[in-house]
Amino acid sequence: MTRTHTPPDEIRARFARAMSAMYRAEVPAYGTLVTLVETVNAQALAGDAALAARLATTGELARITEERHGAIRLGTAAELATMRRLFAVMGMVPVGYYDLSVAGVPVHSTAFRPVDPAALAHNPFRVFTSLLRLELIADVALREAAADILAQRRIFTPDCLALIARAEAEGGLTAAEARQFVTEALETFRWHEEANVTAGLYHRLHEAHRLVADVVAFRGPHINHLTPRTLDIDAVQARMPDEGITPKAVIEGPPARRVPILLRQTSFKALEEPVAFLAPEGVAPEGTTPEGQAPEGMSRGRHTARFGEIEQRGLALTSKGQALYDRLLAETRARVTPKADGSNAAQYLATLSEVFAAFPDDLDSLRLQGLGYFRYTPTGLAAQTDLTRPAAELVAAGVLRADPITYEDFLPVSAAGIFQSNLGDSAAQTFEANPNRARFEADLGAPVIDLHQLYAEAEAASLARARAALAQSPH
Ligand code: OOG
Ligand code: NI
Repeated sequence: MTRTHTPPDEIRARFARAMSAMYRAEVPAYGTLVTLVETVNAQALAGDAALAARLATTGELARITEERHGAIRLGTAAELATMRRLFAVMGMVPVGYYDLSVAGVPVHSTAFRPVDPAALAHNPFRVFTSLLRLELIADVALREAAADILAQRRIFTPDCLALIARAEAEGGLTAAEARQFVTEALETFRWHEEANVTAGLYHRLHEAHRLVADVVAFRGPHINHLTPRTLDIDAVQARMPDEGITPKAVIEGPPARRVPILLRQTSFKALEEPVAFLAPEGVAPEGTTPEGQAPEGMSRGRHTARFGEIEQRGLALTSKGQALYDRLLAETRARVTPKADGSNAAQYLATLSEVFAAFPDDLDSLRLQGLGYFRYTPTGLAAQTDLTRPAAELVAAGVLRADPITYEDFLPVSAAGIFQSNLGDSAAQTFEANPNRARFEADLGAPVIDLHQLYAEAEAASLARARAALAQSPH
């Protein structure tokens, strides 16, 4: 009997919708933010016909209302390797290596996402996935206790593991299997109020680093935020307080510009949530808190983990453009380092704009100076010209149009800022810069894909297609 498989793109779209519904129920402020983003996006599109037309050309207009990224933090190599297989069922592969130890966060990360332009247009759901690096924790006894707890937990349901294996063996899932897979996979990302550890151990883990407690003390890698994409992040940031949401002090990433580049992000602070800790053996559970009675054998406490975030995406930069961005950002931060309490936010933003004046801010300059990636399409004008001429000349001759390719990835300095704002200033420790991509890939069980290669290939493929189409059209 032949099997008919549900396309991975469709499984991913359904999973992203299910995750969004779950997070809306878990974190009501997320729902408020999504509604605000939808309003602002509708206004941005109504007020800028050129923007609407460009997004329609690049296939982004249809995807934007459902576009989300999320983030999880894993505890072991085995969890990471299985997570790779789980995401593969939905056509999501690991892109990029991010070392956050430089920023005082003991993790390294990748982003699981679709890479094919058609798959991105269908649903671009991505998950920023971090792996805890216990080796960066100084206290050896604590490290061992954490490793023991992590070794015992099972973050995937048995049915989820069986369906991953089925998808691998059969090359896909049937409609019924895909439905069950979405339900089972979602369980891994759910918030669990019952901790895995006693309050005493929680506090030791928390003291080593808040992030260590967030990973080790719980049964699974709860989704810690889900991020809708906005077309006007400054407008959403300004309107968040009206909706009862307090945004973080500064927007991470480049300043506001005419041509958005890379990624700008802002978030609202993590919620304090009730948690039930295991009672130490032989000790009666502690008293109650205003939340009420803890489950039998457990004691009450609180944990801050989950937050909300929005993002605005812009032009993907070439290595040359990225180097310029990195240099200007470093220069800005050398002059003013943004404080988490927001007290120097205005000064930081003024410096950011001043320093970034050196970054060209029109599409032609960005393209002609090789700072960004572009997608080429024929304009429909007859090509009275030699089609082997450089792309820039074909654009100048009016036979090709160049549209910016959107950045689909993340930024390590911004990610560190998002982590920090949710871990609190006190958590700002320093570790030695300690990238270990080889170790990460060994734990993952696969190499991570180079993001520049993806954009360069997308640009080159569009150009080849455009030239071929021009060559066939009547001269
Ligand atoms: C991930 C933070 C990074 C982003 O958008 O840069 C991130 C985390 O807090 O686990 O999601
Ligand atoms: Ni994020």
